[in-house]
Amino acid sequence: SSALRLPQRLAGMTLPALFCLSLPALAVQTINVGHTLSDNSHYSAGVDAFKAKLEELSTGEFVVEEHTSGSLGGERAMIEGLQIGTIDAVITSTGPLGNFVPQSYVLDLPFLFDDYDHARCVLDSEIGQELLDKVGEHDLVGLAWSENGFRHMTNNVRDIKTPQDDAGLKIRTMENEVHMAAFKAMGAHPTPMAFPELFTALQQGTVDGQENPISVILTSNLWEVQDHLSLTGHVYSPAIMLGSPILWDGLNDEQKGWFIEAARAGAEATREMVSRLETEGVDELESKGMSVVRDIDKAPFREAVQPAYKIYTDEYGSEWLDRIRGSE
Ligand code: EAX
Repeated sequence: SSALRLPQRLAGMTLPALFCLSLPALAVQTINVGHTLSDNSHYSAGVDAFKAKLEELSTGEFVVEEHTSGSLGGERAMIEGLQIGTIDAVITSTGPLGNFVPQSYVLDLPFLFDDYDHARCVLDSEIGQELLDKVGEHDLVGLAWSENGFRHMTNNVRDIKTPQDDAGLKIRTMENEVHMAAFKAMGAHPTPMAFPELFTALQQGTVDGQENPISVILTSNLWEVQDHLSLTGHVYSPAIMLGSPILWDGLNDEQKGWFIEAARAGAEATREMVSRLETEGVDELESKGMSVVRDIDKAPFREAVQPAYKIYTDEYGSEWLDRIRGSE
């Protein structure tokens, strides 16, 4: 029958046999990617670009499945999931990362970066690569730096214009000791909490306020449960795409290269969306009813958070801080 032409051979096949012909020879591996934000967020834009690039480079050998809105847990829980291999990849802020990789705390210092260009430039430099490598020493794989954005304060009590306006407010922070020290220094009561619990906590008044980038306030609908927004930009919030070491150990070098290239494409798409929403998003939040304080004198805030620097350097030294400052 091998002498028959292909159409004739196909014609003699039963339907199930025909179906088998169209299956790829390689087994398809599903890559589960989790994050805490919604499917219209900058993280989701990142997963879309990651998925497109990885599926293209691997010609379908890997298929990406996205799990949004903390459906696989908060950021700290997902990082633990990577370590034990129940999740393949995660896009997370550095909020809980210092609990696993202490070197990353330097990036969480308030007013460390002047603007987006400065932060992106440092993360794309040798320093950023070395920090990604450090991540790799803690049962995690640092695929690429991505972005969450400059964090701004929201609350339900008053317009915040000076650090004194923070006094006495219960502010949800990430599970990050550097951030908590900064809010304590401003006289607020920092309340660490995983992101998936935040909306309800704001709604029920368990906390008065929170702080997050414009993109998060907008796409996680925090504006529905918060009245006041102040563009404090008090800290740059990096994000990172992490992989599971269990996934990684099963990949060959070519496949690892695909993952890194795809993660970089994801970060690029995420940064683009953060940049766009940083300006457009503020107007939108205002039109949704938030009272917005745009012009903030940052000098007194910068001054107020200085104790966080001392707490950080006392515990972790100043090597990384000096390197970031020296790279300017
Ligand atoms: O990474 O926990 C937070 O406030 C983060 O900004 C959010 O989960 C996105």
